[in-house]
Amino acid sequence: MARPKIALIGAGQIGGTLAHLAATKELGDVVLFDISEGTPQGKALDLAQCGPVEGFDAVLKGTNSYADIAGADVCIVTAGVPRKPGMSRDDLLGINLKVMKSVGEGIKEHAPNAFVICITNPLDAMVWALREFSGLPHHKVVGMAGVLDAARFRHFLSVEFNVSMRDVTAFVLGGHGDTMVPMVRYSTVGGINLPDLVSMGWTTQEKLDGIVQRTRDGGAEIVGLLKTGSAFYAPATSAIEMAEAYLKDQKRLLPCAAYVDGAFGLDGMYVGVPTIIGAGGIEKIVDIKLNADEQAMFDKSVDAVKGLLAACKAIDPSLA
Ligand code: A3D
Repeated sequence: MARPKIALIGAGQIGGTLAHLAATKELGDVVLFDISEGTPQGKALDLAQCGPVEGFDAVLKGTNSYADIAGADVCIVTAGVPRKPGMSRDDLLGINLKVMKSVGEGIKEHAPNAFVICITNPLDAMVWALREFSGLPHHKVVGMAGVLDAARFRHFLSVEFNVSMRDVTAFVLGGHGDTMVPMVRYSTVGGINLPDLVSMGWTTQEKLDGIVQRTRDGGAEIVGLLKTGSAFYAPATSAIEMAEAYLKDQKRLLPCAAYVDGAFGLDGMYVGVPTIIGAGGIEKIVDIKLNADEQAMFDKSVDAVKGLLAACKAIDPSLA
């Protein structure tokens, strides 16, 4: 059987890391696409030369032509610009919306059967626009944010509790922005939820609140340190987890920016919710019950995403 084909649209910091991870995990052959001439070709050649040392079999190709993504099984989109210190994700909307138009059209023409994972910010609006421009079915176009935000939450919790990261589970829902909703009640250490751990005296409510806020600010903390761009290792590995779930039909339950129509009281928009990813793409949205506080935070986050969608429609009337 032929190897799966993974097309990476955008060969920048995240795109290069995605290519490395996809090759080392032997998820398939990799095509790196970018508008910058030489960048995807150079990265593909450099990464291919890791093969003999790391012992993987994958063909890596760099290109500036959409024709080379033909027949891709998975497309992961990072094309666009990242933020710099002082910028919010929303400041990227104008530039990245235009990029989503060309990427959506490229995927529509050359890889209409792919499972598409968008990473470009502002995430919830860009994945919606990409779906609109590509015309692919909603369950085959998804945004990566929740896996990353949950990983940040899990990391901070494992440090606080001094336990293995493997034993910490967490959920972060809502839009991928300042209003994201780390779900304290549904996050656990070895199955014990965080409110119970506070009652047991293992941490304090104040420390937990601090970790929740640090999770919300997790992207900005890294932008502030790097100064020239945003996080790329953890975003890449998070998207690879989603791609692997699709390619291997793993039925993983992962928080993703998915198209929600009916669940959570929403009527047709992309926002971060728990989903099941398998060979069918987004196979299910897990409509968990929120309490009044969680619902209020989720509603606020949904409103923030709706504001971005309105901004997209104002910029590009074809989306209205
Ligand atoms: P960067 O290293 O700048 O790579 C972006 C690449 O896109 C560059 O190589 C550009 O040449 C290329 N590009 C620009 N326009 C086009 C186009 N029209 N077609 C194809 N390629 C194009 O950025 P990065 O890899 O660090 O980040 C990429 C995106 O991911 C940014 O929008 C970030 O804000 C976003 N991001 C999202 C998350 C989430 O959790 C959702 C996390 C981190 C970064």
